[in-house]
Amino acid sequence: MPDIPDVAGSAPSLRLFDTATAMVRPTAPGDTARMYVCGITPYDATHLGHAFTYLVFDVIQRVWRDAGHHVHYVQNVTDIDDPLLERAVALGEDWQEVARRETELFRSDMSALRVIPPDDYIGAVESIPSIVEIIQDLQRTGAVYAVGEDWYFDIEQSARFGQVSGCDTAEMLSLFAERGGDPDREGKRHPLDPLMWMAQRPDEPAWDTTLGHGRPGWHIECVAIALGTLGMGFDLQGGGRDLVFPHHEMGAAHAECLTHSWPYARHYVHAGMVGYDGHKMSKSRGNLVFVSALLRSGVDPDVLRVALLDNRYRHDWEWHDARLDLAHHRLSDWRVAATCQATSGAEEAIETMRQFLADDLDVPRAFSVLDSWAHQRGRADGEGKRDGAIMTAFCESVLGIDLRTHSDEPQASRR
Ligand code: 5CA
Ligand code: ZN
Repeated sequence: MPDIPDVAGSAPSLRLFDTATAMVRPTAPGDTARMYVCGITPYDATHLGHAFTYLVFDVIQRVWRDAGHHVHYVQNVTDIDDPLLERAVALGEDWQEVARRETELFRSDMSALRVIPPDDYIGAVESIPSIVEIIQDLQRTGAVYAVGEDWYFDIEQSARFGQVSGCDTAEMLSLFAERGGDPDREGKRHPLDPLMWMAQRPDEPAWDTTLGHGRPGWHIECVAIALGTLGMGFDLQGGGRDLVFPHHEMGAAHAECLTHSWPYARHYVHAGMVGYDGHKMSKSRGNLVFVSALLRSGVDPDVLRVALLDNRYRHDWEWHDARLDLAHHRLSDWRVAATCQATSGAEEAIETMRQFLADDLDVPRAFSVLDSWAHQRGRADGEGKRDGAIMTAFCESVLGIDLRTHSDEPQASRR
């Protein structure tokens, strides 16, 4: 758990773009904000796309805390799924060993980047009993049917299907096929119906349950974990934009049928996709830059944090290595201003940054305020030290950036 110093003054309440209503709306958490962010599938962690997504939700959590809320943060780890099993076969390794190792690497990358860890970090495998229970509850509502020995969810039982993504049927069909769905499977009631439980395939792991000998589907896993920890109507469902459809749409549909209530989440918030070499950075494409490789080559984690967060959270953007140099220069200026220079105006700058952050999490504009603050001429009356300390506390608490260390040394090689 990183240090989160208290900062004087008050923060405005956070407004965020909600995918389901396609509007920037106020988040309105109670004392405790309840946030579920979809976790990794642990077979090739942690590339800069993952890191960007988790940093975005880390700043959301910090902004909520700055506004006086507690945060109950839940994340899953998809420690049983097709791509993990395929990777284990390709490596000739035990799938559980691959999952354990990659999960550990992800957690150490997150802690190096000063990401506040989830309060509940829960695997799919350990959730199998609750997943089975939920599928059985859904069976009783008539929303689950068998195709051979597999179990599917009937999307037509959900009156609000489509309201998270706003996609039309043609878009849904193409995204479903692209992202792990099986629109052409014979015997389904609707091509978009997702798998909830699959009977054991040859040479694959399986669990003995009342649904048969098999393993859970993907979407129901997150629903079981979110409902088991946060309950219905939690404040924010998060993830990268590639999870809008089918994953978050299906999750909302499952939960709605199960509880006969709505909404599943009050805000659906999605981070843009990070690209590299002209394509979305993805394990399947292999155009990856790993957090651990950059850190091993000597990149300061704060520099990486600045380089990633200097992008509007819901836009897609392209990584290139020069982003590290730019971030390094800016961070050095901020550090010099906070620790050496006679500075002033920290309180005003913080108030402005708080406004930009509360306005749909505009981190790049908050960073620009830091640039201006660092470049203004300070006063030499001894107040400068106090301003530096206030700014250091704010940056550590709300942006997760440490201004106390110096990084004037040239960055080591990065490849
Ligand atoms: N285990 C599922 C979620 S339940 C999963 O999508 N795992 S993942 O490892 O593929 O991705 C983990 C998170 O990183 C997801 O929120 C995903 O949307 C996000 N992500 C993956 N690639 C990128 C990228 N290139 N840019 C931004 N975010 C990304
Ligand atoms: Zn998920």
